[in-house]
Amino acid sequence: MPFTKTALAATTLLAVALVPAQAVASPTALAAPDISLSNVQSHLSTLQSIATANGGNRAHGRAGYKASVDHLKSRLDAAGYTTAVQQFTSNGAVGYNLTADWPGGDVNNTIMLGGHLDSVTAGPGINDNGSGSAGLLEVALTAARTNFAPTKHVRFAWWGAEELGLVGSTYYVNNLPSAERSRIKAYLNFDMIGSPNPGYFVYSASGQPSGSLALQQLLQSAFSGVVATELTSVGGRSDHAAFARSGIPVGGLFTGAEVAKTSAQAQKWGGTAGVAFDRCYHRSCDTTANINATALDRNADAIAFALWGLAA
Ligand code: DPN
Ligand code: CA
Ligand code: ZN
Repeated sequence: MPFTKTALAATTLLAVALVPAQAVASPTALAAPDISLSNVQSHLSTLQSIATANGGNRAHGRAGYKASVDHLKSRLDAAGYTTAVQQFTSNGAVGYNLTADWPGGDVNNTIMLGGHLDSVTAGPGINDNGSGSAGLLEVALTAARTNFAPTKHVRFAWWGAEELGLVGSTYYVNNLPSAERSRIKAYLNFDMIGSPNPGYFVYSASGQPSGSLALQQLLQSAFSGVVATELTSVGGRSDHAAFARSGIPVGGLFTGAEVAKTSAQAQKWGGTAGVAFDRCYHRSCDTTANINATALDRNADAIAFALWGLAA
């Protein structure tokens, strides 16, 4: 092993020495950063603590939801984001969408990335959808930390009341002035990206607005050389639906919910055939124990890959 390491280091040094400085600097500046798994896990622990301190959930209309919004907003504000909290009413309770804009970039070419922040009332919602929420938060914080200076404008969103029927994201899209809507060139959705018996699914562009195929392909390429992916038709089951209905290209990632992993999928991805991708889907056991760290890490890195690929 020491021999291999030394040889590799020598090769790397030689390569760097032979390439002109500018040729090295330019691709490095565009490359997506590695997203820290431990930071994403730490955001999940915080969401778990918020649920535990608020009756065991982070559901629409409950204290744990608003506490989740407040926590993310304070982290994003501190990192330099321009945040906004949009209120709506659903089922007799006030709900909230949180958006965070990274200052700069061409606002006429806005890229949006989002996921829902609410859980069901049955549990803390750590895979569904603490995972997407935490991954997006860490990508946002990493962009800030690395002084991301994209050509396009970037907006992150955490939706309320998804579990009541995609209420928050639908409210957002329906209340966007049409001039604002036409500035949004892509919406990427991350709902359940750390399933305990994971699959690696990319939203299929089939039946989605034109422009969605490029997003599908970008997300597929984020996993090339990492793990095989499959396409999935999530239809109207998550927050990309309202964007798609208004003609905005959409894409997304998913590691599976109540459906059982097939034996072919278990051979490809590991895990257990005949068992749901997420046995704790919409249950009280959707805690920090209900997360596959490898899936969470790969998907968080894929979010960054897609953002840098689209917006840089
Ligand atoms: N919309 C998800 C939920 O919050 O329950 C489940 C889901 C996500 C299903 C993505 C399919 C695709
Ligand atoms: Ca990583
Ligand atoms: Zn969900």
